[in-house]
Amino acid sequence: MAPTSMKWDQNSLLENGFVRDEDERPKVPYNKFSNEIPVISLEGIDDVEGSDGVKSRRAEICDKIVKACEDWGIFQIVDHGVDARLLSEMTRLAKEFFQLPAEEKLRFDMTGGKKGGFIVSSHLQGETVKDWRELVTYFSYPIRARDYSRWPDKPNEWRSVTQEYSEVLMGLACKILEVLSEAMGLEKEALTKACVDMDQKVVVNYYPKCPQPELILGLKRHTDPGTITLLLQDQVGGLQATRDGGKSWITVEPIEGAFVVNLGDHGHYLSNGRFKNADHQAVVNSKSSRLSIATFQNPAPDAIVYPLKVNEGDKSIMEEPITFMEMYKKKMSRDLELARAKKLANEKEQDLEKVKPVENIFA
Ligand SMILES: O=C(O)CCC(=O)C(=O)O
Ligand SMILES: [Fe+2]
Repeated sequence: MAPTSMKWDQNSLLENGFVRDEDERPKVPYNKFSNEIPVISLEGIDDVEGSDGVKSRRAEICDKIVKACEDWGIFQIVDHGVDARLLSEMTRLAKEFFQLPAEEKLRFDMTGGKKGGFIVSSHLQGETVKDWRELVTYFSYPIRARDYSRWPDKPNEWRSVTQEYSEVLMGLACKILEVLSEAMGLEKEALTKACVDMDQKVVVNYYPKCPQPELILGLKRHTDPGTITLLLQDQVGGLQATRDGGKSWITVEPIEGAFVVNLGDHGHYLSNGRFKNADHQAVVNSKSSRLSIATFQNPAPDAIVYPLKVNEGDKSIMEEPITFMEMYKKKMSRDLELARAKKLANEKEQDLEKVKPVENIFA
């Protein structure tokens, strides 16, 4: 998709293919926050000693995380040990990036399939309706695969801050995966080992304010393909989750310094469907822009995807083991097909309207 103009106004909204079908439009306001998504403190996560009949702090935290993964596949964490200064620097510099003149951002233009950089709306091919966002993305792990020519080099300090951020988040994600491995009755490293050599990709989302937010989405409904995602969001609000296939939605309450953690498809398959892959989207609003920074922890492309444990009496939810790359491609082509089929059906319906006999029109 060629870069659309970075004019985020009414004309652009109506002329450039952002307007969603009615069934996809936001159902819940961006700032009507729900407390259904658990907020879990990680304070004492390494404390494994229980006392007579009292669970260790680690065991308590594990129980909460596991329950959240079984119910929603999404939760928030606080007291995670990541320096608040690092989080505010990361957010400040990311915001500054998006305020740069268009030609600065377009130095990293990733249209035409470049791996990493800046783009308007989406880096995925063939989207039928556009997302109301700008994004910058870079691949941060494995380190040997880093291509710094695709990482933004402005504002000045950003590159060093993003490096530190990536390293710290890799550590935090692995800690959570340890908990989930233990919950499956496996050794601590089981999930990270299943990723072989874990990839990490960061996507910084900037959602400009929008004159008619009720018609569009900042980011359409999806599940993340990878193992686990850690999302840092500002205080505006707009992340929404559903666990009934999009019938009802809740808006995740922004909490200063917290990460939203959500499981992706890979995590779902490894657990044989026990842990949900969170179904989510981002909505925008007319009052202020919003920023979110998603850190995706993914398996290596050739890692084999298969349930690590199938409980007695259960069936595997996968017919056969496939590589993560194959899994990802299948997902993307299925999503595209669905979107195209929907578009086609809409067009057909409109054509039918056009050829309706005159008496029908006035009926
Ligand atoms: O901006 C958000 O809150 C959601 C971002 C997200 O889901 C993604 O980047 O995959
Ligand atoms: Fe996502």
